[in-house]
Amino acid sequence: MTEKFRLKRHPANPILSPDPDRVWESGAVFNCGATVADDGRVYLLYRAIPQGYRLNLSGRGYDNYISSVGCAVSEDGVRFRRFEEPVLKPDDHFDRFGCEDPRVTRLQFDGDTRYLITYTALSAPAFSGYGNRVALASTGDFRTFRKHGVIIPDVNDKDAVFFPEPVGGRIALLHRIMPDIQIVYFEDFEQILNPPEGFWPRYLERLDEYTVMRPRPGWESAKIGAGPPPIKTGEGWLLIYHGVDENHVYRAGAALLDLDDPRRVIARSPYPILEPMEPYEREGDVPNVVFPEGAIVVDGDLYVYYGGADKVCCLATASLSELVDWLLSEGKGRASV
Ligand code: BMA
Repeated sequence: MTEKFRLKRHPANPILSPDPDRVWESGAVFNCGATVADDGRVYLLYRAIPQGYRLNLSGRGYDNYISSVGCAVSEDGVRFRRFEEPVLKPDDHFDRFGCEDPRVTRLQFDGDTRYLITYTALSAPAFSGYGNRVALASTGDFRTFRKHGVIIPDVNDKDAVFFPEPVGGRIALLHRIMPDIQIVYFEDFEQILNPPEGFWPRYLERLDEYTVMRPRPGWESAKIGAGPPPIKTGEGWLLIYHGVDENHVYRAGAALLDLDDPRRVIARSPYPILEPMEPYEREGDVPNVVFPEGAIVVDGDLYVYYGGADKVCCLATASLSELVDWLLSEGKGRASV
């Protein structure tokens, strides 16, 4: 039997752990987005929670569990220096119960470069099952950050991430209204922030047409969600995503989406390319979770940044061309939605 294709864990894992000296990130630091900025450095945006949360009475989830977003910077993508203070705090009415799961896309549009940060804004306590909205923040320099508010109103939604360049001339965003991955297009930045009357109701009515991938039986049967911004390759957009099974185990898979119409799935991994195995993935605040949100390419290698067991930040790598070749050879039969 040939060996399975897997992402390779970096020996420095976990690359970030909670810092007992800094209250806001003393409990957990996980689920990290990543980008290479114009200054050549790698910036990591991660979810951070102070100590002091407690298992809630239902036995599932925590009380007093409120996230902010921290930032760390690195020259080599492995050793990170953290900022003193969070860069996004849960201080607005729409995110007062948490700024969770940040993903960052360096997007070039109309000659402009921006770093667009999508995150899950919680207007109700974590684990309550409602009040999750997709919110947007941005930065031009990783010094000042600005929140723009909720961008997908009136529906529980998360795992949103922008493509790094326009698709067919429009800004494209993947997101997850349970349990599938969908895509929505905007004409420009203005339309993201101020959609015309009827934009969202019309879109939601036709959500099926905008569905990119649905869960499959097995390791991704319960729900799926996009991870890092899709990476452009000669063979299509490479999407790393997470899949959840009936036992609440989070694993990572990969897919190739058509460059011009990403709703067309060219290939999809027949099995996970990363699954919880190491202690830092199996034991934490939520056991058995790998949750990828960041990816960059360094000298032909794909660096995937992910959260381990909702406690730490980790890194795993693969040769980008080997991953794409593997998808094309093993994953084509699984292409259709
Ligand atoms: C999801 C998100 C992630 C988390 C995962 C596993 O719903 O809340 O932030 O890593 O659950 O707990």
